[in-house]
Amino acid sequence: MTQEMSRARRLVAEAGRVVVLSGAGISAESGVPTFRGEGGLWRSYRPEELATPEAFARDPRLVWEWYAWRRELVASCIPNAGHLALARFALAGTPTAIVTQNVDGLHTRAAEEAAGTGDPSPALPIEVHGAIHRDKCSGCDARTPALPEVDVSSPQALPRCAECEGMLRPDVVWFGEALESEVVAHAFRVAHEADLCLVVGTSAVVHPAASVPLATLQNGGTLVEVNLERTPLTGQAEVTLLGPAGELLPELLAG
Ligand code: BV8
Ligand code: ZN
Repeated sequence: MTQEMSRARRLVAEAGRVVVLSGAGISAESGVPTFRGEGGLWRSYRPEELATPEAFARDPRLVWEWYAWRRELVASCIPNAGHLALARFALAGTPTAIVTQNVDGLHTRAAEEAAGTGDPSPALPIEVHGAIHRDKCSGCDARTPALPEVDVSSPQALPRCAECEGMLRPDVVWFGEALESEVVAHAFRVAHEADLCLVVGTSAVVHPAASVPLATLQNGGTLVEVNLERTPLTGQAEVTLLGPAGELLPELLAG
């Protein structure tokens, strides 16, 4: 065991309350492409082209095509050992809040798998950027489970709200859109209350999510980072474990 791993394990063992901030990197080993890595989602497109309200207004068909492709891809992925280690840790006892930037639903599936017939709620994530498998109406904000199929054959064929005829869209937060205020408040509150923040698989460039760990630091807490590379948060981390989350988290969180 490396010196960093034993130091990080000690910080986890001593923690009274833990907050986790996860990003696309925790789902990479499940086969979900990250945003900024090689082969990343943004490779073929730039965020401004797709994950913005302007893009949806300009070309809803293209935006729906991209999300329908991502939904299908995510549906074929399963939680990996990193998601499961986090879920088991959150269910095992230390009060833990999992804040995720991911919209792939894999933390929720890991919580349900780890809980079995038990209560998964202590391991259910706070999804600050929404969820790709839910639709939201652009007109009346109604949330509905994602339609199994999205007909992108023409703008007229795109899904509409059963209540108000408004255009349906994926229930995710786009660039330039405000996050749900009560979700953000909840994320920052649990980060403020935590004495350890575990930052996993995020490039820490998207705000306000990337500022969540700062709330733990401001309150005298400690940062442990798990990533393949250094990030803007590395300088403030007590320990940075460089390597794949699917391998490092089970070792870090094993009792
Ligand atoms: C807002 C949902 C205001 C959609 C997403 C200039 C400075 C600061 C901020 C801004 C700025 N200009 C604009 C802004 C604001 C903007 C922003 O932060 N832009 C950034 C790019 C500069 N933020 C916003 O627009 C936010 N809203 O500010 O609103 C406002 C307020 C009031 C009223 C109106 C408006 C909204 C941001 C939310 C955008 N939506 N997703 C979708 O998914 O389709 S963000 C998107 O990026 C994903 O959610 C993703 O999670 C997130 C962050 O990316 P990461 O998760 O970190 O993924 P990434 O690929 O970047 O990194 C992966 C990491 O994992 C890497 O470090 C890699 O090394 C590592 N890794 C890879 N494999 C592994 C691994 N680690 C471990 N193990 C592995 N196996
Ligand atoms: Zn509606």
